[in-house]
Amino acid sequence: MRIAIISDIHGNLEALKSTLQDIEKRNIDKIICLGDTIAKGVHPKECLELVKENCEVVVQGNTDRYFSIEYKNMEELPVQEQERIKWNQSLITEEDRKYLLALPFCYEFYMSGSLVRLFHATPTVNNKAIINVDNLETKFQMFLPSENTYTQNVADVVIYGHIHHPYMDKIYNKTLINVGSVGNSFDVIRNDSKDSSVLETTKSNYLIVEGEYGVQEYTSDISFTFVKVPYNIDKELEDESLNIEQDNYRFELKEGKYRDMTRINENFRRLGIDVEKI
Ligand SMILES: [Mn+2]
Repeated sequence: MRIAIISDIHGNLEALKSTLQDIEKRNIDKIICLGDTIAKGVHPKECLELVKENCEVVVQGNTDRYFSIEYKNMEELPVQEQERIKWNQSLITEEDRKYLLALPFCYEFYMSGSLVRLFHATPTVNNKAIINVDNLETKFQMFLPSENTYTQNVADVVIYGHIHHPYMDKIYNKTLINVGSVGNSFDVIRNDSKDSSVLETTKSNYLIVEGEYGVQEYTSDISFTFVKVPYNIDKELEDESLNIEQDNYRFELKEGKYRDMTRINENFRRLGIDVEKI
């Protein structure tokens, strides 16, 4: 069985359409979405329709929840944040919000002997960023169960989204995979004198897992394929005059860089990585 795993579409319709076309030509049996279909771009509604139509399983991302919950004390939030919430909520319906709030936190299955667990960010919360340069112990925690996981087993393979850049790592003999982002790809370690073409970063990213679905014995092969799909970024940005965060959004889509690197650099400092010397 071939399963395509997509994540972090973030309202980018051109990126999602190109990705689904690519999936269609690869004989995929089912598609799973790891959340954050909405927020950032101006097409969350259209993206939600396509996700509902095409994905057999959808887990909840942090922005799916953040922009769908009811805020009782909205006026206590900073004004800019109130505007972001209201604007993102205005692009989807009440029914969409109910759908997003009802999404499961986690999904898992056996494939060719391995217990494969999927969630948006970590097994405990859906808004914490574990990145490719995080340490062994932090990454090991990604395989442990929590009250939010589907079962209480320790996973063999973990597949997640949220950080918007794909990578694969071995943690002891386990496999940790990030599928990257369909609609908002960026790399956090960037250096103008060392980087390749910006298109190495800004294409849509997704993953294909292939193996014997539901099989708990190690009797067949399993494979992981990272796919990078080009899409029409300029066409997607044509409608962005409506976007209240259009400068940030345009920067992220065109440059493949996150809008607030000071926040990310703090994480690097915490890891003992000198961001000036990267
Ligand atoms: Mn996220």
